[in-house]
Amino acid sequence: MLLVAAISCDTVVITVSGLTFSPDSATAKVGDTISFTGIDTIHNVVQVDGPDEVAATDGGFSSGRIGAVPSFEFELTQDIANGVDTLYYICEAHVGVGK
Ligand SMILES: [Cu+2]
Repeated sequence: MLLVAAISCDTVVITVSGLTFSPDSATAKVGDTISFTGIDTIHNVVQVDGPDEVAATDGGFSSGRIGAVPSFEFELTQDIANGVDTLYYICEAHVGVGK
């Protein structure tokens, strides 16, 4: 879960730790870099529309297929924030286990 706030530029790091994302939720601003690490060979990160969704958001952020990259980062743009306060994401391999 990513909470979207106001302006400036930081890097928000989210690490896959076991079968969960750590921290559980993070706050970021448009212009920030969101960095996911520890994805390694059995995980990925894809944006979904809500807390119970398992299908990737059309045009949402994604690290690609499971195991494609060990880390992934993107700039949180106005387009991605899309006027909402909270962005959700999952690991497609372990969506039923942890988020
Ligand atoms: Cu996973």
